[in-house]
Amino acid sequence: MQNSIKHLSTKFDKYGYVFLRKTISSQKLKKLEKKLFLIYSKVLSVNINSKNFSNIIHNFEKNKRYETLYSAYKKFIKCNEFKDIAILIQKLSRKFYCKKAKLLKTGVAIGLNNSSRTSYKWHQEKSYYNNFTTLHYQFPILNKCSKNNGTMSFLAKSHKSGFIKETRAIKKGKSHISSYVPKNTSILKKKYKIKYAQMDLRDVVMFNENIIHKSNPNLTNKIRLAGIIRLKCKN
Ligand SMILES: O=C(O)CCC(=O)C(=O)O
Ligand SMILES: [Fe+2]
Repeated sequence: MQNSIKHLSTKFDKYGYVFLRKTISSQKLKKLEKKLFLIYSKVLSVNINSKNFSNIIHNFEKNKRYETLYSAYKKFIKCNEFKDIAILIQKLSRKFYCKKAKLLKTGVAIGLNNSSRTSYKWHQEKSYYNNFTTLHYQFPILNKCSKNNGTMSFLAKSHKSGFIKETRAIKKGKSHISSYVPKNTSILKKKYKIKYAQMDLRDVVMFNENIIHKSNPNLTNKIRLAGIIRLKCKN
């Protein structure tokens, strides 16, 4: 166990990301899923289950019900079931990487079909959290994260370029997410290989604050949901 843990931190330092496979128990994920449907059903005033979730959310998107969607989102990222998983990740990270890692924030990456409203261009997390050191995590909720459903991609080893202060803020529309895209992105794309964060349910990916990453188009009808956990690393 100690050996494999050491291996994880070596990989993380080398590539700027590492997969922590089969880390979350199915039970914890099921509980989170149940809470997701409960919260979204209440806030959206529709009975939501695993079969109709994507259709209903896509319909709310089509009708620009962004505020309602955002209220459900905010409730969901604060629920105890989410916190429970965040604490597990915090514990694990303290063991193999940062002794004083502390939960900073939770969130969800939402990959919609035929919409870039919630998708990010190439960016570094450091541009959002530039006053302290942070660690970042994603894990699939409901379905695996694949190339097909637009899982995020990394420029492997690009964390070695450090924090790139020269960025351009890109926001495609009033309700769109904004990304701070490094100005030298085209050069960096030639220098580093693109790798996709492909994860099955229960897997987690941990990534460096300086690694360059982005969302990809979701080519499926099912929404991609990836839980996000951000830790402050106080070493
Ligand atoms: O999965 C995505 O769409 C990108 C999310 C992202 O940039 C992040 O988790 O920091
Ligand atoms: Fe990001």
